[in-house]
Amino acid sequence: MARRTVADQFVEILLAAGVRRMYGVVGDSLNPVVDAVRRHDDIQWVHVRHEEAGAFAAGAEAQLTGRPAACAGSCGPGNVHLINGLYDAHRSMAPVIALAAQVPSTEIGTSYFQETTPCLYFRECSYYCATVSRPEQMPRVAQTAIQEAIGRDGVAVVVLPGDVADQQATATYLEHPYRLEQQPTARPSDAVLEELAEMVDRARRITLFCGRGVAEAHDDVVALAARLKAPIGFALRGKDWIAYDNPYEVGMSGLLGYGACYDAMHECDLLILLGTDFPYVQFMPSEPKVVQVDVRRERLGRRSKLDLGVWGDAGETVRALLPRVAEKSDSSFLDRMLRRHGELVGRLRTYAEEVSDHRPIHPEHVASTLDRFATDDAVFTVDTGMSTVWAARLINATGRRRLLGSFVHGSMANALPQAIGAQVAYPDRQVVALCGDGGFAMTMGDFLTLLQYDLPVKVVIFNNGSLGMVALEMLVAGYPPYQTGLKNPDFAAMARAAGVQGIRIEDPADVRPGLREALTTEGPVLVDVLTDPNALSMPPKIKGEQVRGFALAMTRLVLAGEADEVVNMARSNLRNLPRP
Ligand SMILES: Cc1ncc(C[n+]2csc(CCOP(=O)(O)OP(=O)(O)O)c2C)c(N)n1
Ligand SMILES: [Mg+2]
Repeated sequence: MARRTVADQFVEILLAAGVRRMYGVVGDSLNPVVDAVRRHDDIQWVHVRHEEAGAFAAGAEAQLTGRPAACAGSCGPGNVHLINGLYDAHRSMAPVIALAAQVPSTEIGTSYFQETTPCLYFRECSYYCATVSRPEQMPRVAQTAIQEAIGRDGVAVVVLPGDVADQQATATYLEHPYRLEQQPTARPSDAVLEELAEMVDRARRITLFCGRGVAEAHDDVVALAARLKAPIGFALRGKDWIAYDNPYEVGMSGLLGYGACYDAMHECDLLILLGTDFPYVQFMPSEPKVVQVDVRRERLGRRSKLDLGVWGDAGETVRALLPRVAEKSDSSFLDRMLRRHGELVGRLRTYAEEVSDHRPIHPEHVASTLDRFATDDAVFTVDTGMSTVWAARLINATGRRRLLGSFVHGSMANALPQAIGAQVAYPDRQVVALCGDGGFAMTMGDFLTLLQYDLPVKVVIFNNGSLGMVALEMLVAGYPPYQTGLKNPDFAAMARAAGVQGIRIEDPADVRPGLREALTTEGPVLVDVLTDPNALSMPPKIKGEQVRGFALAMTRLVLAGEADEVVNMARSNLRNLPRP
């Protein structure tokens, strides 16, 4: 029988934990593990062109499947490249095991070629990082890494010198099976539930604000809203789970928010935060009483004032609360918020429709066309930048669709590699990457991964020739945009040169047929849409000083002799500027 190496043992432990893929770039110290992957049937090596893309892809896969995924980098630079993607996975609560190969164990500590100390630099983007320096350590280190990743929802790193990986596995008696399907529930105590029920019964206008914690609790939350006549708003990470089949929906809050969510949160007298770690204190109200329900106790009260912190799973809490609270009869607050929401969202949709023949092409038209043509269970990945704004506002949730972005870490260039992970995990599902031209160019090398594996991802580039979101930030802060322009190639021609179908859309009349063609074509497609660089977006509520900043930047542009720019900007943004 062939010798069972430490690398084999590592791969078999990953397999037992449900890992089906390892994304990475092969090389030197990593080769024993790569060879072990090659020799095992149920795990696949996915060869990316940059390790960062591998980490993003693993994070996306884990977020979609709920199972752990893995990525790997060879010693030194190979695993240093993983860092940004691991930050994203860790902060998105994605269970990812990263293998950081290490220089030969006999050379550690000698400033050897490519030597680094991975546990120093992975510390902040993982719950666990340990070096295996003897074969006997492997089963426990790998298992602990997996327990940390799936138990705490984040990244765990195993550092493995190539020579140790190649040695014979010895401590096999320490390998354990995993029960991934276990889902314990966390129900708050009766005393806390009573307190919450009393607050609810006393309140007259209640708003529910949901985050990712309401995944699996859609029907319960909607039932609670029905009983309390409460509008339901959400944070971006809650959208997939609550913004469908929901007659109480009033939109989203935050920098990219839309609809009446902000108003509903500020005009209620009791705000209930359900499973959300929504980061913007500036968008939190100070008047209403605030209850926060979260299964992570350490998160209670860290973003807003708190009148009651409820330690429990959002769904469990809502289910336990429902029979304890009286049905409300007064729906005037709910009705008012729904009416306002209807008007605001109506305006957004009408706008996207009205601009359908404008030149240059308005990005909203592109996003709403994608929303219309994409399948009901499509996975959308969206780049940090304006793509996130358009997707947040215009891509509708269906309960089966998923929207992935770098919503917590906020890294650029996430959409393409996340789409790779999504498509590898779900070969038959439609995967659409909404990329910025800046974001796409940043991880452009991994466009070739679509070619390599014939992954049918539809890459749609919002080619505005600009780091658009930063141009907006500069304007709002009172700086004239500087160094935000991008000189781009014809991305569609570039795709064709690489052997992938490329569609270039410059004329608004081509948006619908072009996107329909892309979405119905088998295999990968790149759509390069030239969009309006001046299509900026304002949060639904912005402060006086931000408006003044915008005006100031305009004035500076005029003074600098760029009046045309100001006229363009104003023309493109009349829709977004808040009116008194
Ligand atoms: C890795 C990284 N670098 C820089 C930033 C800062 N940043 C945020 S959005 C953005 C511009 C994105 O430009 P593009 O991808 O073209 O999208 P657009 O906003 O134009 O749609 C930048 C530079 C970031 N978030 N991440
Ligand atoms: Mg851009």
